[in-house]
Amino acid sequence: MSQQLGTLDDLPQDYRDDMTKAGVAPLWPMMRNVLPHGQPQPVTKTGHWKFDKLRPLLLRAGELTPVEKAERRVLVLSDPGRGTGAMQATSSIYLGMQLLLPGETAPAHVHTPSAVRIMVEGTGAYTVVDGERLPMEEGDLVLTPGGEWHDHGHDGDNPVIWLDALDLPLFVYLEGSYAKEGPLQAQRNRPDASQVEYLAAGLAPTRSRVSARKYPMMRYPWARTEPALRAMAAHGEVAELDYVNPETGADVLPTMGFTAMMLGSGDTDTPPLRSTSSAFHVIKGKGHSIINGHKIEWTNKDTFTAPVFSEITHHAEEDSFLIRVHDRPLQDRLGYYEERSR
Ligand code: 1HN
Repeated sequence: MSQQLGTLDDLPQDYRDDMTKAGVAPLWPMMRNVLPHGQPQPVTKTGHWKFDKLRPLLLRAGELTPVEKAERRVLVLSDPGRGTGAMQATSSIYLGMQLLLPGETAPAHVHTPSAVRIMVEGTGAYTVVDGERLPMEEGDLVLTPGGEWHDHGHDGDNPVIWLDALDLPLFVYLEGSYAKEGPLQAQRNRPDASQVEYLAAGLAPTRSRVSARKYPMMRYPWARTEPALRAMAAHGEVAELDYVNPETGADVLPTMGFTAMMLGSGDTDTPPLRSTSSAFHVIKGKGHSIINGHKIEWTNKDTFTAPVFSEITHHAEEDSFLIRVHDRPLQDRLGYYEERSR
């Protein structure tokens, strides 16, 4: 059973001084900080970023800072548990809102962390990943896996805003985060794989397994996600679909996972407690979520987060569509993903 452990104050000062000089410290006074009983004690606190507050700030950034001075013009969504300026929204997930103005380009670079874009507002922007031009329309999910060159451009007439989700905190923690810069990429003159090779669920091009690409499809168009959710929701309660690699059915990235959820008007969803942290982005709809007793009233384009093992209840006041970002793929690989019933 749990035993009260000794504290630093239990130890004589000369012994503590000698330990400090030798560059060591006793484990037992700190043991429960790093190994709490029963479940983790997250530093992360629930955050809620209302889009109508972020949008004017982003547009102002567009006036104040040319894209050439920013590389990426982004406002970072900092975890309230770590304070403004924290480069993470949860333990493992970085979130930022990015603005690109008509005619602008964001230069090509490649880095070790992986990124995913969720399109929030506007039309005409695109991301080029490894030479493939991926259009970005509202609600689309676009992958830029770690190690793949990517740049952004915008041929439309109005500002474009998207949400970036990266596994950056993990790479920073591992001291593994770095980038290389390069010239804008040449674009292959051909629609992206979601429009050519993976038009129908369950069908994939006949090709030799050895030539299979690691990331065969990097754009998941919302125009196909929403009807899929509506069809499922018509025959059950809450519909939730995993974004998967269309060749293997595996998670789209090694560390981060994504789901699309539909909650019909009046629906309530009470998921199990999960060992993952999560971020929710409201594609459209209106409702509220209770996260560890904290009520979040969300609407179109809002973003909110939940720490690990949160008690979560979602309630939709109208038909609502959310994307959930989580870190289950990473936890599966580490062998500790867990769900607990409520
Ligand atoms: C990045 O590469 C992008 O490519 C956006 O749009 C945000 C935040 C941290 C590190 C790299 C992008 C980023 C980022």
